[in-house]
Amino acid sequence: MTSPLARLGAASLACGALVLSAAPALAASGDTSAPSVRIAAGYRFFVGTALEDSSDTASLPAAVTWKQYDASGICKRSVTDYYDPTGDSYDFPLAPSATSYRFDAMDRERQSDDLTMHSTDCASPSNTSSVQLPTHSATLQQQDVFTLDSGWRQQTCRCWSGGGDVASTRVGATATYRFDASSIALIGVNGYQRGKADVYLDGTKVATVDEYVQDRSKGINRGVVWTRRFAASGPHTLKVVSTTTRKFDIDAVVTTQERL
Ligand SMILES: [Ca+2]
Repeated sequence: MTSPLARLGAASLACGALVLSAAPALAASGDTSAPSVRIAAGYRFFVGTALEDSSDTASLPAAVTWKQYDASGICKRSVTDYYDPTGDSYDFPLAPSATSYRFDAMDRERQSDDLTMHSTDCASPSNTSSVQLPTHSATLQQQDVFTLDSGWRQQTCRCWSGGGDVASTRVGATATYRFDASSIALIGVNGYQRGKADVYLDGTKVATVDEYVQDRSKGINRGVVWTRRFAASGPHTLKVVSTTTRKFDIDAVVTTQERL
């Protein structure tokens, strides 16, 4: 018996083979195909950007990304934002070469908007494809969602998300967080006195995060220090293990769930 996943894989391969075999035969002037645009799963967060949550509304930069193909190249692109719940819409242009669209992941109004991207090739205005960008929900949680061993201590500062964080100066101190998401951003502190931690995802070491910055003026509070996006929403376990005797801070975590 063929599993649904296997059938999906076979269909994708067949579709890919069709595109690959058809593309070389198309002269640009005879191109009657709209651009092929494939939206990548998971929102992209950016290490080094900062979570803003000093007011009633939090904000954190993110992007949706895509891969595209057209035999004639893409000459025009725009996004239509259908506002919810008013039903109004607004069109705004994007660079034809753009492969990502940046926005504020925490913007609750935008999370419920229907964003549709239109891509037109260079052969004909009628060669236009329209794809819906995934809507999402974003969740900001504080450091207390981590299961901590005795190597961590609470700190307070109005400069941090929620007015506090946890930090460790003990090599081997462990913080664990179980979550269900399509993207995650770990929020920490980049500073002169900060150290390193190893990051494990589902039991596998995936990164070493260094919160140290030599230039004091380049310290970042509420900064994204590690991020990951997944091919689909699902459950994962994040483990942070301090590896130095300088402070490693965990301030908060932002996760997103896509709804498309
Ligand atoms: Ca915090």
